[in-house]
Amino acid sequence: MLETKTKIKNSLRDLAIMGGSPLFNRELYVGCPEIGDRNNFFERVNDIFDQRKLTNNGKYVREFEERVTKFTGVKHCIAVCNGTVGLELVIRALELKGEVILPSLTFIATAHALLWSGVKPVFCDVNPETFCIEPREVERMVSPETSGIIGVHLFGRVCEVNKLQNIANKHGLKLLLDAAHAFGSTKTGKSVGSFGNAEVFSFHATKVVNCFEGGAILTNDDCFADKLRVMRNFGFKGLDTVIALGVNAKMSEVSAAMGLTSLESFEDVVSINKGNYVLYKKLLAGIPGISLFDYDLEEKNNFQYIVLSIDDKTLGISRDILMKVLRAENILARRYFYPGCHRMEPYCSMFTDFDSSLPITDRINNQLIQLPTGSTIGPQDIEKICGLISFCARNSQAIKIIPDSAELAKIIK
Ligand code: T4K
Repeated sequence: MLETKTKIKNSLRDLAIMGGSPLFNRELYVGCPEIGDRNNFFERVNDIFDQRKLTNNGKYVREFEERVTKFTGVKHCIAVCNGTVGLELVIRALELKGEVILPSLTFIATAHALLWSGVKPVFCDVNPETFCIEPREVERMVSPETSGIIGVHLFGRVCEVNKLQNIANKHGLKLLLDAAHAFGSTKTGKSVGSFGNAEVFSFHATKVVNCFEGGAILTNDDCFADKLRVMRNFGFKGLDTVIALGVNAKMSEVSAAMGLTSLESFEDVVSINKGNYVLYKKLLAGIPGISLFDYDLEEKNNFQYIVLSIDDKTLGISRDILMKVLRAENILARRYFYPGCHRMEPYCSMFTDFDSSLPITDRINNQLIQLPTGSTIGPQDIEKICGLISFCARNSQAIKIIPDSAELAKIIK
């Protein structure tokens, strides 16, 4: 076990959860927004005010779309107000119906977008190594009611797009990819955005590229892109002609201004995230029961998530106790995507058949924890966080009874 230079805690009594002072006097977030060069942003906002063109396919939205197509090499980018609405638009535009197979190990928006559109989500288990939807399971679950598959590039690692495409081709299904976490990632050198019928990015404030709230649909299909553009704007084609059912899914100019500013700092942010990932990996190596989620270094990644997998038997304490200890120290770790969509409403009441059918998802959901990263987290912060985790590992026998703090207080007197 590699020790950090910083002395973290002298004794169990120094843990914040036991009444000691927190390791940090500020809160450290998973998903703290990246701002970029605020002068560039303000310049754009001033221009927006000067022009008095605040929304409805203005020049900054068009420029943002152009930059995203250039960056990804995909023909069309349709900017939208957020990733969830982007998914809903694609689900309608692809005319998905009946059932769609998707992983339960994802943010709830992936499932909600389907049910909101009147399509039944059919939850599928994931691969234990990649945490992404398992193509063999997808194949097994295809039924006469299935109209499509949604793959999710969880934590930025690209799912098995080629295998999923083969299954989709074989059964005449549509393939949609939820790329909310994967801006900048590649699979066999090909950029995310170019797979399936369409891919959807999220540019929420917490993402590696942020528009405050925003998203984008990417596709190489010209007709499909036209259809999406019409649907995004109430179904209008021209000034006063409506040709289809549509919605208001437009991105505003100020969001696009933020997106452009964010794109300008994207490479710097990725480089900081990568440095943080490498340091976490070095400092956590050798702590028994803790493994850091690996990025495929042969591919491009945005390194946006630091994901630990906790083997509670080996570490000696559970993921949830570790999380309590960290959060008391102002390290606001998360446990995305616990407990899994199939265990949340309305799905757990509607579809009880998934209760015991997703063993890998259930196991992983009790093991994962995400740690803070990004430009607000420096090497010294990471040293302290890893030092604390190492301290917990060494004192696991006492810490594991933290839910019973009175008992713990007796032990450490
Ligand atoms: N598909 C997938 C796989 C997704 O992960 C998401 C969204 C979507 C689809 C849908 O895309 P959008 O419709 O959101 O564009 C957050 C985000 O709201 C959500 O965008 C994201 N995934 C999900 C993974 O995380 P919460 O409920 O955890 O957010 P919240 O508010 O707790 O923020 C996370 C952390 O960031 C907090 O610890 C505080 C910090 N934070 C947050 C905001 C908004 C800040 O420091 N400043 C801020 O302005 O869902």
